Amino acid sequence: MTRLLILGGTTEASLLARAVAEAGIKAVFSYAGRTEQPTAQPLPTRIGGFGGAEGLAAYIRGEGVTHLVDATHPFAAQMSRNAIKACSLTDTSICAFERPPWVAGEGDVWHPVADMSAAADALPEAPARVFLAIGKLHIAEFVHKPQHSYLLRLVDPPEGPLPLPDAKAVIARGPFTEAGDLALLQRHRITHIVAKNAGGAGAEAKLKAARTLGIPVILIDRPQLPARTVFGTVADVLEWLCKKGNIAHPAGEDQYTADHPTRLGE
Ligand code: 3Y8
Ligand code: NAP
Repeated sequence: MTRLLILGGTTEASLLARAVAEAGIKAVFSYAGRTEQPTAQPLPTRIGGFGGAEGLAAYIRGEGVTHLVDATHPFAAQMSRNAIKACSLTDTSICAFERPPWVAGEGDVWHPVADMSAAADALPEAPARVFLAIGKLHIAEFVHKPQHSYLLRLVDPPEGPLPLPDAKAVIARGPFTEAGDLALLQRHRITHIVAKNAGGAGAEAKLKAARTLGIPVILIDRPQLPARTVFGTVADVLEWLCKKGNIAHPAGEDQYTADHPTRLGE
């Protein structure tokens, strides 16, 4: 009996959860518990860490998980590494569901950097107005650049004062729109953006707005992950699941087409 664990926390994970629920596949959705009110999912949901790779392996054994889809964010590298190790320890089928990285287009002024610390170093010495679109986990990396005026975008209000002398936070949960991000950049007279190369549609609005305004973007490359099976569409994940889990294809072979990978039986 197939029992799927989806490691979530992204737009892709929410799309997959909907398709899995509609296909009637037995599954559990997992959040880390990073935000106060994560988006509700159409599947039984657990919230919180597992306790490292060993804790995840124990969860897999205890819950009889047969398949794991890692649909976490490309920067959730520790979770992805733990998932690979736990599935190897328990001989559980695993694949990743991930969006491709963004690639610079005409008019983009991007400065790729290897990590968060290199992003801080890439800021100019002269005072700038920086949109730190990196959430709250890595703000401390910018403390040694106090000369800038920072705009942060956070999912939840910060618990205490921000560790930067000149910083303000907007509280918003994406996915974001190009018009909204254009207005945000103009309202705050932003001169530089720092962002992760998250890929996907939920976070790219700020890049499109930056292109329109000719604002440079310091873009952080994704962390390297061990080799694994990676899919880019819900249809491919479900195909994998049916093959691996010998479940009857949710509703006939032709159910998923390339252009509507998440549309079921409409
Ligand atoms: C808790 C689940 C969905 C998922 C929505 C996507 C889109 C909006 C864009 C900006 C960039 C950022 C941040 C961001 C985006 C989606 C997606 C995406 C970036 C939620 C979510 C959880 C988190 C955790 C949160 C991090 C933070 C990162 C904010 C839910 C809303 C900056 C990453 O306050 C904190 O501690 C926030 C922490 C990890 C990165 C960081 O280092 O701070 N995401 N984001 C998940 C869990 O508990 O397991 O609460 O509903 C999910 C989404 N965030 O259902 O449609 O898919 O990318 N999330 C980045 O990409 O740069 C915002 O502001 O422009
Ligand atoms: P991370 O650094 O890779 O993981 C740190 C620890 O958080 C993991 O070792 C695990 O704890 C726990 N964890 C992470 N994702 C989990 C999940 N889906 N279910 C249960 N436990 C989880 O992860 P992160 O970068 O902090 O991301 C946390 C969550 O936010 C993930 O769901 C991710 O998809 C989402 N998210 C992250 C970003 C980002 O920029 N990093 C952006 C958007 C969404 P244990 O070791 O105790 O098991």
